[in-house]
Amino acid sequence: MKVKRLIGAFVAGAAISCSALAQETTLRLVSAFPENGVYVKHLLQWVQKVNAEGKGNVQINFIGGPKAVPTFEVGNAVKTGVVDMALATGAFYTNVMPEADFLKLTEIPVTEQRKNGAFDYINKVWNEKGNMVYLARMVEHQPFHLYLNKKIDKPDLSGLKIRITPVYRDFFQALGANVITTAPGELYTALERGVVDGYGWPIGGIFDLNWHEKTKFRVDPGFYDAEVSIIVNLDTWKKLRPQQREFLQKQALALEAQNEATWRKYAADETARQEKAGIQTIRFDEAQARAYRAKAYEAGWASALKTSPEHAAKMKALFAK
Ligand code: 173
Repeated sequence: MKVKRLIGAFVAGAAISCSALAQETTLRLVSAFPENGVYVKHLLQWVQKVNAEGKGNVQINFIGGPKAVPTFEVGNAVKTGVVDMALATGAFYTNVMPEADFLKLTEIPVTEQRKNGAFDYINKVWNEKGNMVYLARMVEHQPFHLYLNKKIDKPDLSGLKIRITPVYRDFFQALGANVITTAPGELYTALERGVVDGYGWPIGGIFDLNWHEKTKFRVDPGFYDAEVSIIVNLDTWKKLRPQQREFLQKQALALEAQNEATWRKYAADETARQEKAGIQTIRFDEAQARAYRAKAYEAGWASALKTSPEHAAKMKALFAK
């Protein structure tokens, strides 16, 4: 009797662990940002937590950065299912849908976007046009700045060559700049060779690839809000069991819950670090600063409304303060 019960328990236990293994899904993840940067560092902490809490359910396998899939090809890799998920910013996958780059224009935090319908609207467009799920916004509270090696005393970039991505194109061109698009991984060389006189980047992260060695000035104020998010292939998403989707949603919310504390502190720390490194701040007077920021949003939305009138109009209303 006793032995029989023991054997019964053993068999039942084995069956459970077998089926648990069979139902574990491993998702392949890449990053459009360089592996040695702050975003991937933050991402990998999250992956570690997901893998610890997702045993028998969901695991994430980090494949690598732009060496695995080049920065501007990551969006298509997610769309077509070459990878299951990616860390990227919309400016890197405007080749999938121009709307991707509109996310830089959000003026409310993602917690608000989830409440007012913005997050659902983004997902509707991402599902339909990108065959992807917009899972989590991992970076917020990181305004973009213009970094320069030549001094300016007013918001005029005539005669300057500036490294951009789609994030900055309309604004910097409106200020008279000549623009050159590069992935982050190519910026150091462009600065070193004098191919560019400056570049756009958020307030944080310029030390990660040693750009500070080739940077003399930061222009204040900043503008927009750097958007770095996790996207998931829609077919992969649909194939997951409800329990797996719920688990990933919960992990997404946990990641976003860190944004406020993590990125506000990082912005302050990085500002101080830049000053220590001898990077000088170019500050416009109050009226010029106000006009500069206003011009950034005007140029950004004007371009968005021209490229995708219906979605841009909806997003403009949903993204506003
Ligand atoms: O490469 C970039 O300058 C860029 O578009 C970006 C977007 C979000 C965060 C950091 C950089």
